[in-house]
Amino acid sequence: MQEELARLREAALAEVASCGAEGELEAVRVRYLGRKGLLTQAVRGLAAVAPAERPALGALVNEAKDAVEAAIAASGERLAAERLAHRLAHERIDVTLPGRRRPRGHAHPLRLIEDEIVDVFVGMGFRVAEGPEIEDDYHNFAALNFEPDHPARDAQDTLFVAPGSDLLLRTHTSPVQIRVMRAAKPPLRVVVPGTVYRRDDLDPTHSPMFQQVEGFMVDERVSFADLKGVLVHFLRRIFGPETGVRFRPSFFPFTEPSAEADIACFRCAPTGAADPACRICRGGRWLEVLGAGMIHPNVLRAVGYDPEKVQGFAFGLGTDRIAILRYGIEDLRLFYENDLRFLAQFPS
Ligand code: 2NM
Repeated sequence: MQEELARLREAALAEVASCGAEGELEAVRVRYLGRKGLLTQAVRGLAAVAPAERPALGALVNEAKDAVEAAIAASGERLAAERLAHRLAHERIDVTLPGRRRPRGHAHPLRLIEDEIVDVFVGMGFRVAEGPEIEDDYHNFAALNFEPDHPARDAQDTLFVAPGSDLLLRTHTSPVQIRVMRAAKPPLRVVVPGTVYRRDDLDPTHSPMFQQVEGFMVDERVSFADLKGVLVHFLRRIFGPETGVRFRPSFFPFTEPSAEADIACFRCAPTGAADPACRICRGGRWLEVLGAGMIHPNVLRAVGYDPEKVQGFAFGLGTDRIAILRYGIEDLRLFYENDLRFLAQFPS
């Protein structure tokens, strides 16, 4: 039994010494010291030994077990230290290497101009509202006093979600103003930026998808003078404090009276002469920039207001057109082609 013990002990220590990984050590531990381990069974073997020899043999068994346990622990520590040393050597990173630069994104030029436009109105107490791009006939046309057979309602001009459907891609952001007015009571000052759609072929000055900012103000005693004051201030903030502005009579279904506002061509204004070669106004001296008017009584009634008690003005402009004028761009399609050589030229 003594020899058998010595042999087991030597075999166990040799196996521990040959382990190359912490997982292998565990297998050796189970094989010798586990519940059915070889040394564990040796303890049970003591029952068959003469009682007088048991204490000495028992001490030997315990000593063997302690020696193997100690060897496993020591090997475990050594292997862990080796593994750490290996990782430290191989997983080393050079923190002095320059980082990989990610190009910083920037806002789209149309979004920059939109923000500028909206900020001017916010400065005059307007709040911002947005709404769905898919609308119905009621919000896009009927509530805005369009005649039942108005040509804009035709599939020639408007993009419907499906033939014969009541759902359409909004042709202006005015339906949002209808939604705001139906949901809230005057006094109201609101601007509505957003994407709108019309059935147009793409060319340098048209796109079936474009950007608008519309807005309105409703209160007791709002007049055409308020409209002019707000819009002249707006145009001078966008195009410069000396910018000439004129209003011409016009027509829209949703306003009465209606007007269009022009600014003096900022390239020709210094001389005042009509220059047919001017890239910007082509000799016209004035540039049309927005439409506006006093909100039609039928529109006020449609949203539940009493036109005898409250009035308001509304306006609408094409963000793309303002951007074209401000940046001196010849072709609107550049805004929609996602060519970074163009888009990256607008610092935000
Ligand atoms: C324009 C011109 C004139 C307009 C009217 C309304 C509403 F909903 F209040 F009636 N929103 N926008 C309006 C008025 C839009 O765009 C050229």
